[in-house]
Amino acid sequence: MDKGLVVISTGSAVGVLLADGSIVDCRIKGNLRIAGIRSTNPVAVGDEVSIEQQPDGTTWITDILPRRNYIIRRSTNLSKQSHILAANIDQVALLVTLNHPVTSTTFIDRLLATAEAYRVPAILLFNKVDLLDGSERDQLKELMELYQSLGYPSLAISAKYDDVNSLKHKFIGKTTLLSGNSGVGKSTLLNALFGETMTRTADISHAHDKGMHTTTFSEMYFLPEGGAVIDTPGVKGFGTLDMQKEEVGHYFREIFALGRECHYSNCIHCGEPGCAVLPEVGGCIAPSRFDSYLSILSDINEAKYR
Ligand SMILES: Nc1nc2c(ncn2[C@@H]2O[C@H](COP(=O)(O)OP(=O)(O)OP(=O)(O)O)[C@@H](O)[C@H]2O)c(=O)[nH]1
Ligand SMILES: [Mg+2]
Ligand SMILES: [Zn+2]
Repeated sequence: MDKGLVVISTGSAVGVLLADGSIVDCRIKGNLRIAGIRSTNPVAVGDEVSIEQQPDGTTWITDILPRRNYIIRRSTNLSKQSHILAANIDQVALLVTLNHPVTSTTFIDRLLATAEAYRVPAILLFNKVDLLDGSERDQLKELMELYQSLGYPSLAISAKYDDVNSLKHKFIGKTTLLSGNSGVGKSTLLNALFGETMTRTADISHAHDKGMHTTTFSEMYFLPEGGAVIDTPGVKGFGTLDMQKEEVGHYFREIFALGRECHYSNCIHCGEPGCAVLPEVGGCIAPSRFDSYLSILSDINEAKYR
């Protein structure tokens, strides 16, 4: 029996990096399920696993070592199936674009709430700023100020045209999950940052998607300076996991802070007497953040009455 690190996951195929630097194609033992998690992928990039070679030459993943953390999302808002984006990470870098494509604030906030729930620090990178006109730049500034004020480091970049070297230090020495909608520039940024010097974990290169560069599987890249970045296929929506209604507010920093002043300790800020949060929407709570909060609450309601 050997131990290794999952560095590629296509859904069906899993590549495991061994201590000698080789990558083995592994299958997942059928009954391998983590208690309490119903996910489409029992094993994710970043997982440490035990593997066992079988007499017929195939290698099986027989065990997943305890995870420090993981980021999981429901495939769609109401589906029961979920997908683990990555495990054992130090931070999430969320790449967003105001335009081309539009990243909704709901998407941003749902991902941030999930990161809070799993206690993973998050940073926001606003990409493609070269495409913004004057009024969009104002909008960007406002959005960055909002997230910065909540304690999420926020940076404006143009992965395609700018020198992104000054960003490098954000990634060195850490394992980062790079997430965001499809087409926001995740793979472009990784290339700009680490390009040729980056160790590809496999030679299943992107040859199959000529012309189209959409990432179709998750892959961990090792940085020459130390650390790793996990490039993932873009996600469309971000359904949060089973949360209790009273719990959702804990994952919105400003709602959590004000919520401690609510009269009822289980206040969900939907009109209860003595609520300290609702009167502040439009004041010290941004309406877009409260909308995102409500959207998660309404998912929980719908799931319950379905
Ligand atoms: N104008 C502009 N275009 C960019 C920028 N960064 C990336 N792009 C373009 O956006 C398109 C999508 O970039 P990708 O890096 O493939 O996006 P991705 O997030 O990896 O997409 P998925 O793999 O589908 O999730 C490509 O045509 C890039 O050239 C930027 O800063 N400015
Ligand atoms: Mg990509
Ligand atoms: Zn309240």
